[in-house]
Amino acid sequence: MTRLTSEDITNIPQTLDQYDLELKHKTGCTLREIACMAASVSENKLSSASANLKVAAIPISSGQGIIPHFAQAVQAITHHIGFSSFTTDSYDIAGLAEAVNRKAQIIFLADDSSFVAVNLPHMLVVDNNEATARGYVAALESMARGIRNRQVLVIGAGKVGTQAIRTLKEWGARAGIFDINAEKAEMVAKEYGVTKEDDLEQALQHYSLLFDASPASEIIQAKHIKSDTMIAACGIPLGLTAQAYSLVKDRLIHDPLQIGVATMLAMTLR
Ligand code: PYL
Repeated sequence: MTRLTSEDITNIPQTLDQYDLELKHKTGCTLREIACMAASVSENKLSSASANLKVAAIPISSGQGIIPHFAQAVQAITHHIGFSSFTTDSYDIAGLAEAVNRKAQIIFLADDSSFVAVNLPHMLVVDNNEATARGYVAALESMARGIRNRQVLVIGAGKVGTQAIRTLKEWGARAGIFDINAEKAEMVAKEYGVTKEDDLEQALQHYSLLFDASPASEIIQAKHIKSDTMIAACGIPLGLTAQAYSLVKDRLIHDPLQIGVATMLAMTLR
């Protein structure tokens, strides 16, 4: 999992309204609607939950330490989709105690290997990897006006890519999987009965719907962009060259945290 930098996320709070407008333009859905779709939670359920539940984002100092603005970005995203939320003043264990003492029912916390949302009353844990995969598939479904029976190439057979394969199958898409580690791709292809793509260059020529869950940069180039190409790219950094980006930017979904966090919150309400 690529570790975000403060520069990746510092502008999230003040750009959420603009980001939501872009999402609506590209997919026809708001961030909140995508999260509900991804979590299979009704907007009414989300609305009633947002009126009753409080959210806390707790900075965690373990491993490589706190990423400045990370907890604040999480808090801003949860607030943006309607929840009362705060970032704890304390971090780690003291932050957890503060969150509970300030009556938060849902807490978000991340170390270097896991990022989870916990619904304390429901004793439910949601992982960012699953939520991100579900959220980006929902965004692709909306942007493509339906992916049932459509071929979708997943690049990257890691935790997010594997969950994306599972979710694409749930949505009736015909998924293909490529990973630089052919054995990883083979395992996922066999487990989920999807096509293993051995040659990324050939696959990018063939598929129009792409789900980039890899940390590789500049693997999607201008020559791979067709008039009907649509890309859901949750991988950090973005895997497109500048030329490819300029050709497909209106049909590209990519953010460092927004869709994943909004979907995590919706999934804690299931
Ligand atoms: C959750 C993000 C998405 C991509 N990479 C993941 C990442 O950067 N994880 C590390 C998060 C560390 C947060 C730090 C803090 O500020 O609480 N422990």
